[in-house]
Amino acid sequence: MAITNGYKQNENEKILNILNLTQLATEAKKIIPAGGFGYIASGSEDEFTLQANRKAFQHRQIVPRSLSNIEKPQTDTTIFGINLKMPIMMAPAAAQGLAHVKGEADTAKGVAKAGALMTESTYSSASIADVAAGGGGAPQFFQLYMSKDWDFNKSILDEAKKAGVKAIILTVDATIGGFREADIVNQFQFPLPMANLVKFSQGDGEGKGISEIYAAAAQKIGPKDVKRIIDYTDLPVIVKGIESPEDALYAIGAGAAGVYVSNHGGRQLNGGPASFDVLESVTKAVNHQVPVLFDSGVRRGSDVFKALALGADLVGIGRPAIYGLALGGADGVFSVFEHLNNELKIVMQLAGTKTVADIKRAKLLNIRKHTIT
Ligand code: FMN
Repeated sequence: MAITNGYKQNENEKILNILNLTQLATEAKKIIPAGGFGYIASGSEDEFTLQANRKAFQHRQIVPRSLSNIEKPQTDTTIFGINLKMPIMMAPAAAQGLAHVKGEADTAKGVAKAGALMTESTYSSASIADVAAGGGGAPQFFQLYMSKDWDFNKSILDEAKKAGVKAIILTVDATIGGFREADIVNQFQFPLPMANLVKFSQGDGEGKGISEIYAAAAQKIGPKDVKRIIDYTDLPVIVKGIESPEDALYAIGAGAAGVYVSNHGGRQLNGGPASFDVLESVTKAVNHQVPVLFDSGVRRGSDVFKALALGADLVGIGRPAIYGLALGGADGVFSVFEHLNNELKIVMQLAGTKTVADIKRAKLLNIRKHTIT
């Protein structure tokens, strides 16, 4: 255990014996300090949307296909020309130093070992260079919170490009922080600096609450701002935080190379739908014009399967990977991705789908309509 600015940071490095990803939260709660755990685990207001994210996966069901004559399902996939061993990615998540002393550098190492895709937040504890080094050349995307300060936007986009990231994820659903009660109860302020904010005139985030951090980000974002980012960088830009067909089409109209369906893991707008419940309406509107990424509430291989079957091309996890990081460092993160992918392979076999392309052709039972679509 390292102590930094009075905050206890875990230093574990080990392979985890995982029963399921939900149970990891219980284990991680024992070792992450209360303020840090509250920030990671909680959602906004009374957490209606956070809970809906989990329940929604019950709304669609996988039809067993026992006579499909397949064995040894393969989970490898390609997105934006990048080959991955699994259709699963690390969602961009801030301040992973709260979970582990090596923060996102270790996350990147574990994700690379698993052959998944790493994404890094603007508000990461580790610097872009350290995260790139942690990944050892494996593919990474960089997530931008658009700042009011365009010099900052330009310089961080340049830095990400220089580090070799393959795409930019522009998050648009956090123009202010959701009302997160756990942070209020814990009087949570980030105890550790955020490496990429050092260039910000407002300081590096240390000693600030999430609302103060978000205050430096642009509150007023429309398609023109998305286009401005797209025009500046020659990397593909994926717009994250899309939950409606209308916004998906605005993003594509502005030149987005991808649409990322997410409600920020129930941390932003509370009272909104589960991300899974809106996924199909977005993939239908996008209609294969660009890849669709998806996250919020994914904990099971069957959840990954269902999201792919409704048209997602890549499926992200946030909290479970952070818990794996706390409990086992890079190998802990690796264990989380391996576990989820192994669950996915079992589901694939039982659903008669040998490849990710087969999953995308699979039909789910819609229990609300009693139809298979
Ligand atoms: N999303 C971003 O786009 N940028 C961030 O900096 C960011 N920070 C996060 C920090 C934490 C601790 C968590 C849990 C999520 C964060 N998110 C952020 C949202 C994740 O990218 C993702 O949408 C969410 O975690 C998915 O839900 P899940 O945790 O249920 O898997």
